[in-house]
Amino acid sequence: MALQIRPLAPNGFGAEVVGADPTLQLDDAAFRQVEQAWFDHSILVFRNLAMTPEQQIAFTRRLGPLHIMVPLQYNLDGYPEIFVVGNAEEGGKAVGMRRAGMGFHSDGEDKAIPNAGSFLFGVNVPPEGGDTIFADMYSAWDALPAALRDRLAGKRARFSRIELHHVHYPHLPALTEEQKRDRPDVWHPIARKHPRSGRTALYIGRWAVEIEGIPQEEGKALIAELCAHAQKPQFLYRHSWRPGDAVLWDNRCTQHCATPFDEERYTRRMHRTTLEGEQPLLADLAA
Ligand SMILES: O=C(O)CCC(=O)C(=O)O
Ligand SMILES: [Fe+2]
Repeated sequence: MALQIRPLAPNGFGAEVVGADPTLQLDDAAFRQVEQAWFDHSILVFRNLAMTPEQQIAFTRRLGPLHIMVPLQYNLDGYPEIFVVGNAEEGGKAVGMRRAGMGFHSDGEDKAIPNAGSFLFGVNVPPEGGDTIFADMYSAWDALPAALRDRLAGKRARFSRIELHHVHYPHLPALTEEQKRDRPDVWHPIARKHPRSGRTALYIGRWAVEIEGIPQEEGKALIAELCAHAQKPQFLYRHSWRPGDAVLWDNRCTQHCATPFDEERYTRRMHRTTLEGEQPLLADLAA
């Protein structure tokens, strides 16, 4: 049976996939429909899924090679492909990473090879709070003033976990020297070409600290301005989770941000599979 792809908004950012098997064991035609919808809409929402870890891994693997998150400590026991997010505990021990992703970012933006996509499954979700907000970075790029697009064309930004770890993860221990060596600063094009859609996205995020060819303080101010621009309401979709929801997003053309919930009262447990990516492509804006 063909799936239905229902856009979430008139501008086409985000779509809900309706009629999929709850374990996501799709035949080839249905899978191709999902993949095409993902490139067309950048984020896909699935409802009422009932996937085992194996089934989540099997579905995601059809989209490309999977990435194993490091450090390994937040990955599900026996399933290193599943990164656990949230405050769930088993036997008095945290199973996942708490307060991950507070602040707009795309996964792996601080790595030389950022992640192409991520697929987050709501195993336990609180009845209130804990939404995830997504930003459409194609539209954010398109809406920049032409003079600013010209100024940014061809420029790269430096992303630094080393400089900002303590800002974004104040509740975690400081990076060790070894972790710093493993996560050196990286430079990525700000106007990023999506390898499949060919479209240009604004590629910036919470780990960006400097822009090539722009004095440091001025660059920081411009990064803050670009981040604020991308967070304007017209570029956003806010997902309020129900148990059994899953969202597949494309890190090459979207950003996302977790929001708080009452961690004393509620358990939020999310299982994420993550796709390997490619070195970001610089958009050829002269074309
Ligand atoms: O928990 C969330 O809503 C999102 C966390 C996040 O940034 C991620 O899983 O990549
Ligand atoms: Fe994230």
